[in-house]
Amino acid sequence: MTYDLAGKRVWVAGHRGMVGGAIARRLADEQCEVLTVGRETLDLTDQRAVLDWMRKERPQAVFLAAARVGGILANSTYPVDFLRDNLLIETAIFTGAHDVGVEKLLFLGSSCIYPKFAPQPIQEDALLTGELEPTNEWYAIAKIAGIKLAQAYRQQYGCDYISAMPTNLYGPGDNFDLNSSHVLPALIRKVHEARLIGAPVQVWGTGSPRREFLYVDDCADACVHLMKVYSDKGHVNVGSGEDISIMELTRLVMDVLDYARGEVVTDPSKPDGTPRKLMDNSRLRSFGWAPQVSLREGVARAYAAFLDQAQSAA
Ligand code: GFB
Repeated sequence: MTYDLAGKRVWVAGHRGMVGGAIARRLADEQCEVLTVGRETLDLTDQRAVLDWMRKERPQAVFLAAARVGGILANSTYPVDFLRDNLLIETAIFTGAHDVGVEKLLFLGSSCIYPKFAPQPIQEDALLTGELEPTNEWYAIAKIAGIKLAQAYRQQYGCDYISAMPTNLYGPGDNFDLNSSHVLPALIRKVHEARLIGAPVQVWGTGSPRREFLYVDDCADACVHLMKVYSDKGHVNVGSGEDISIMELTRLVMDVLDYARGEVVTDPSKPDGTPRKLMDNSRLRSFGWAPQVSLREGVARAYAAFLDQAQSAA
């Protein structure tokens, strides 16, 4: 172990998001004090306000899980929000972390940082070797900047800042809004609603792209693990190591939600995005970590969370 969280003041930036929420849940098993702050109190794009808050709260470790996120349609519809807001959040938090002497910071990126046609499974050193996928290049550029900020602070000031690149995540606390969500929460909602009326399930694009999925609590566990054992400049892929086509995923969700008899229709007017995005997770595994939740089990849990979220919203 290179870093001990016990007894530390640990800020989870973005604790109301799906990933930040899972990290905060996971930290309950560590003997640390978890700090959180909501957006009504602190605007994370406001560098001055972030600095003031960090000087007052004095976190010793930071999980930087705050970001503007969304699925393929939101990413391509709101390029300014995805580029500018994420750059501002990152700059504000890195600046504050250095100012108050944060001992360790973990920055969360995304697998979309890699080139559209990177060799599969994608190794960490594929970064910046080719063109990005146009539907999410704005978000990708902001996340690449975050990796570089962590490396720059390490190089110039010797700060122990590290970066983790999660694959497509899903689970409790996900966004189920069909215009802005990722594919898995969208399919859970679409299959649930189609089953109620016996309608076909609508799948965007051709259904042929392949994606890798990781249950969010597995991701949180990997992040806490990396915080404790990893200290170097290279970013680390966080994934399950398996991918599946969107059509196969649709059938799996239909099976789990007991709608295997339903019909599927594709909508080729919607973008496919990158054809395949499977990361090589051998580096993370070499640090003694492996995922616990299978895709089938994760979908069942995510569906239970969807029903809970729908009930509490009603
Ligand atoms: O999850 P998703 O929105 O994002 O879409 P990306 C994955 C694939 O699922 C695409 C297809 O090929 C979509 O066309 N898909 C099928 C659907 N039906 C649906 C649907 O109802 N909703 C959605 N959203 N997709 C995101 C990036 O890329 O991945 C982000 O835009 C981030 O920046 C995230 O990196 C992890 O996997 O294509």
